[in-house]
Amino acid sequence: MAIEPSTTTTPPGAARSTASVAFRSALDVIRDVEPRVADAIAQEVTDQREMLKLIASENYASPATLLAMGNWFSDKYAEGTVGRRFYAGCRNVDTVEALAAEHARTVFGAAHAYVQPHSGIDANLVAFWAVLSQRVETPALAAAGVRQVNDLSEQDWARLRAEFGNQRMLGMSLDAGGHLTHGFRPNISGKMFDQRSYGTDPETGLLDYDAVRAAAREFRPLILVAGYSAYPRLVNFRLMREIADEVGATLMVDMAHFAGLVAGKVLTGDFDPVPHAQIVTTTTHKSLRGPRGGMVLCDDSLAEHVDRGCPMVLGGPLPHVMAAKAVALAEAGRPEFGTYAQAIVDNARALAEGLLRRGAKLVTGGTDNHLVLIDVSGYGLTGRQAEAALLEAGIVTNRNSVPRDPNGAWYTSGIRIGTPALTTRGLGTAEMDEVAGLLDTVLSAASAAPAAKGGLSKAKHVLDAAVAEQVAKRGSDLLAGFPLYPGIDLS
Ligand code: DSN
Repeated sequence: MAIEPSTTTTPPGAARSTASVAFRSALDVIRDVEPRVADAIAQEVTDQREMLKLIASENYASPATLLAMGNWFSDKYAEGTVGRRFYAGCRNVDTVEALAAEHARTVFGAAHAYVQPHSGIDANLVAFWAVLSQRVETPALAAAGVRQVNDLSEQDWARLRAEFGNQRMLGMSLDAGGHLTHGFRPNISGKMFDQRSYGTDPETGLLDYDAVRAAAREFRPLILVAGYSAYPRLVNFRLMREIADEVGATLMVDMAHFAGLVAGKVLTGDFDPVPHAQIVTTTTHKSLRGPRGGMVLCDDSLAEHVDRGCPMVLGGPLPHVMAAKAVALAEAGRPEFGTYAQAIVDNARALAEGLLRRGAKLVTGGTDNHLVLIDVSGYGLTGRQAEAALLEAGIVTNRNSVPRDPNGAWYTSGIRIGTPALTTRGLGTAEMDEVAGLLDTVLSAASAAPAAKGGLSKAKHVLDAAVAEQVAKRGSDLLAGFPLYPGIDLS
């Protein structure tokens, strides 16, 4: 469950672990050129060691994954795909890209894996392009009797562009836990697609599949998007595929948040998106515990469209990150990753139970996955005030809207917390109860500050410094029992 011991702990008799020597040497080399960068890197690991990291989308990658990124692959251009590059000299890039894709296919049971996207947003853009081009370009090209989009006449190309801008997407609403890239205005997807969203049941907070079906029947989207970044329950992807098929939509699942639970076989059957969706996107750095990056999995029908991601919508691939993806996916294929993934969920449940017992209000009343959404209006706070108060006490979280949030997306009424990072450190269900106690202590003690113009501020809070100090101390005492990268000494 804790980070790979073989790469992080000090072997008996050895002065320092191999990873410790590697990181220390790297910092020495950097320090010779720009010491402030070396110091910032060292400070970052100190901060990450000392803080109670509850951001649901963050984790700690293994030293092997981190080290795979700092090398000569960074200097190589490799547009194209394995064996079909626009640059010469890509044989080693081919090796790591093929390995990453192979591990991804094995871990997720996918027909095809495209490991080049630089982030989740990029992975989603590749997926949108692939679905659009499969649905629009292929028939248009066939009708025009050409094989390549570049061979289209100006007139056909103009028609194609008009088609692209006239497509519909149905995704989960932002305040129900959907993501910006699922067709919302602040993201290009909201400009590419005519978007409608489905929400959650006002009473239970749960996804209402009948409502999704009704919306799909009425709107008839090209793409039905499932997946979330702030929904604390499972999604039945078999049902979502049924709905998509009924209206002729492609089911796209964004599993960025819960990819680790899929890889670890905690989400199986109806809750595993890969057998049900035609296309699945993810990031690689959240519960999957890899390097920062993205990935697309798809069935054979979409493979050639997905593989045109670069240069269609992506800049040149990052071979050093693909190397790290290969390492992290190899780790995710090991049996112990399944133990880790189950522990993430057990910990989230324990955290939710600890909060509920202390009287906190949770969206949907609990969790089935890696995250918990606290409605902090129960504490008389906005999400922004709660986030700042918790940070003062050494607890790092992020504010998030709750369904039908009266405080909007900036101030919000929620705090989203997740267990992937603390679970990597080895904290278990007993410690989660203690973490719930720390959260509740801060949120109960904090209050809204008076606003300059009278009434209460939505942004500023008041928290007794003694409470902040006491919680920070209890947090760091707790973490001291679960050292991060125990074999790595940078002093
Ligand atoms: N930034 C990610 C998250 O925190 O959920 C999603 O894009």
